[in-house]
Amino acid sequence: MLFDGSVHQLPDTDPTETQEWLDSLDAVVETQGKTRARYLMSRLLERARETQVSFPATVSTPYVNTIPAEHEPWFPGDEHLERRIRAYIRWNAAMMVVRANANAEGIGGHLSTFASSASLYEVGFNHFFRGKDDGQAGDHVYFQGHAAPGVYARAFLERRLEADDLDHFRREIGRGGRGLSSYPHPRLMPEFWEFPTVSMGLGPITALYHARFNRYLTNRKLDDTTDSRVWAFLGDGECDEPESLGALSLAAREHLDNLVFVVNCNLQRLDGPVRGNGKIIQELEAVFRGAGWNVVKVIWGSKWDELLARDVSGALLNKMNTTVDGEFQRYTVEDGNYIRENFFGPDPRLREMVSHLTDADLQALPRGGHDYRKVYAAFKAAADNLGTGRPTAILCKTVKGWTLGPEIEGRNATHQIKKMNVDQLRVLRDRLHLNDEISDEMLEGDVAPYYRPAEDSVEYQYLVERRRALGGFVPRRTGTAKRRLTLPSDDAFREFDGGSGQQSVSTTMGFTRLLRNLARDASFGERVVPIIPDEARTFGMDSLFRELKIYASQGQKYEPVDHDLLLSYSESTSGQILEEGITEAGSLASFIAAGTAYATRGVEMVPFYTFYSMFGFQRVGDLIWQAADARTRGFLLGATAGRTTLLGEGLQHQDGHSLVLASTVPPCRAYDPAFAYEVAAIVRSGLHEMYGEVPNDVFYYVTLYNENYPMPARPAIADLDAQIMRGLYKWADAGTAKHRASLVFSGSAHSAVRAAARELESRWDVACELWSATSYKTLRENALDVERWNRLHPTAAPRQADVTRLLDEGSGPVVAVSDFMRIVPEQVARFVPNRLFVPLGTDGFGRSDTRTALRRHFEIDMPHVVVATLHALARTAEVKPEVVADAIAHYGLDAESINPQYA
Ligand SMILES: Cc1ncc(C[n+]2csc(CCOP(=O)(O)OP(=O)(O)O)c2C)c(N)n1
Ligand SMILES: [Mg+2]
Repeated sequence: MLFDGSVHQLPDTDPTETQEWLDSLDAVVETQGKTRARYLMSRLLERARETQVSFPATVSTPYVNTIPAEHEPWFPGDEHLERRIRAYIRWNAAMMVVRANANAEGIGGHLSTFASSASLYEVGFNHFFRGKDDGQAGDHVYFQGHAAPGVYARAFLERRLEADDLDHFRREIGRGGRGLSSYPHPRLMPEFWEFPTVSMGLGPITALYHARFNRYLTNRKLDDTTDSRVWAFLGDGECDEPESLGALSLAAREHLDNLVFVVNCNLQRLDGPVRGNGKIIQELEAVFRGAGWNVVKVIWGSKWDELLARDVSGALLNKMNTTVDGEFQRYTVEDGNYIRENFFGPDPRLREMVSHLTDADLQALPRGGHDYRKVYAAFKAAADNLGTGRPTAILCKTVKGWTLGPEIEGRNATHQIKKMNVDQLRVLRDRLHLNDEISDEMLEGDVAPYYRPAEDSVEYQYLVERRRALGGFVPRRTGTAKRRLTLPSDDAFREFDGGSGQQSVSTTMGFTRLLRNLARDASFGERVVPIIPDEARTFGMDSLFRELKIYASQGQKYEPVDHDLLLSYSESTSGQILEEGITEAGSLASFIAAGTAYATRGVEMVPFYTFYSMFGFQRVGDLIWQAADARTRGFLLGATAGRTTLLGEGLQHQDGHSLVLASTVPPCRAYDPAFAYEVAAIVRSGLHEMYGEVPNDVFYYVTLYNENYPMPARPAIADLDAQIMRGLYKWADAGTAKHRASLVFSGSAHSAVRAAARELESRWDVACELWSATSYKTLRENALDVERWNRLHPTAAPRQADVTRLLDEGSGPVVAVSDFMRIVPEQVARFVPNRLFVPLGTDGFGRSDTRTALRRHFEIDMPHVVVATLHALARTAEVKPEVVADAIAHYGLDAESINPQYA
């Protein structure tokens, strides 16, 4: 058997000695068995680690607690009081859900997730999670989304919430919108929740990058985060999401010892067991350890310690190691006799080991995650780990629905149970020993009662004293604004006003110059966070490497291959650019960390995340949704935008729909600028909106193209910035020809549209005014808002939408062209009721070819714009259909070509 071939390639400097060691091991196996041999090997490995003898990481350890009972620290809390507090919180969390469903059938909520993790959170609240009162550093806690009722229930005890608030759990429409959101949503509860977590997998990856961003802030001397930890609570089922575990190695590589993942291993997800035929804790241990994390397993409660101490033969350990999760789940729902017969019984040594225990004792043997001492020991180990250079994963074994009674606890359906009848409430009450507080009569009534100890009770005093000692209540989103930023001077934007003269440049190049100008701004510059996922060269942003430097927590330990070039790959501990490598998910997580630092750290930072527009909304749309929920501020730059502008790449790269997807995200301001001065105006106005006197929690999505053309000078239009931001402005007046039309362009479509206007004027006697549509999303939102106002104020003088008013100024048809799908301009079509509105765009898959060929294929080139305009004039009887046919023939268009939307 070849265990590890590499061993045989290492030098053996003393073969005789090697043989002696091997012989000893053989002898142990032969005379004392494998268990003893495994024990000796483990002790040797432990000793080797102590003496700094490095050896390849072992990725798994036996199915026991990582911290042995004799190494558990002294528990500094008041066990009795904490148990009482936990019981109240458990009770109220369950009552919230039960009452909500009694009031509104089917309103939902979850009982069993928090029931399984109450001890984990409570140990954290009483001893570890630090608040941010008085500008303290504070911790960042990512709560498992479905555990929200428990967090509300605690806030109720803390008197941050009242019974009426709890009764508005999942009822967010009434009471002026002040309900309690189903899950952590900063968008809906901006004072309370900090981090949206309920879309499985996004909590873990954003927490991880948040811990990294905290280090970035410290290394760049923008905020002292050295004492802050990030605690992320996640479900064991949640670990199946690629985002949950996909970035683990980054945490180890970046030495994020400020990061703690607590995985609530209740062995169940929604439908059934997470790993019925395996062991999720062992699997996760291997993954985390393999990625370089410190792993603390909390598997068995204290009552098992005594049994393990008597396990001289290793039979119990063996049974633990070989029992699969599906069986463990079964033991939680069966009685003590079943456990005796099936877990201990088959092996006479094990049966004997528990002969002194009653069936009730066996049933009560707890899992580690419900043993606050074990949990405390694990959390303390993680907290003390700061400084060791490794992130920590705590894997806690729990029971889903714990204490909720035999009909709920550990059942496969437990996740979806939202109601409890009087008998079940009584069982829960008894189990939590709340008989003094909650009488039988109280349970008989129509509404299950909450319970909250009085303000002068020892429980309340203890609870708030603990929070006071730890720096204030958690979660609380808005902290002290420690460092507001100064907006950049207008100098940064001015150079784009003059245009580029004869020089052909792209809006991407214009943006890169702007970004550099902003980063150079004396007071604002340090707040700029450029984020790029291994695509800087594509966007011409490698020009920033040398000047701004790439952030690298370890500095640069090598002389780069291009060190003698002006654009060399320069890494630095204080680097400004987050060059994320090929991870759009990670980059988005950084975007969120930077764009929420104003709230999580009280330090305003301005992320500019530039990516291949195809790999934005489409690839990581749910993270963008999360950014919106988290109230992230900043700029998303969709570079290489357009279905035809990015020539050559083809189906997977050419983006004609990110603007469609952007239109689905409420606080996203989506812009599709054609010229560099428009980009500058959008960024400038965006900065003022997001970081000005009254900051607005929105973010911007701006498309950037890679087509080079001479950038026109900013036209002398009064109030132009406001017009650009409103989404539409007249760029050029019409000539004097007979017929009239309005041509509307966005982004790179301007060149075909401008050429078409010249052609229409000179050859077809059509005078065209030109409009630049910078944001159909903004125009549509304005129009919808006006429509609603008019509907609700039927007798008042009707208001007019911007797009209606502006386009009503002209006459003839409106032809709107962009490098995106036709649904983008179509968003406003019905708000232009007095003119024929014809959208042209790029429906269908992209393909590789030249720009010229692609624009012909998608029917958005000059001839197609001309034909579309003439056809619109024909439909309104301005010109004869034959004129359109003439144009088709004149330009050699193939009327029988395949429709690109199906191609
Ligand atoms: C991306 C995503 N997919 C599916 C869901 C629906 N969902 C909510 S909870 C849940 C099961 C969670 O199991 P686990 O992570 O083990 O958490 P537990 O409740 O057991 O602590 C599922 C599938 C979701 N919230 N997010
Ligand atoms: Mg689970």
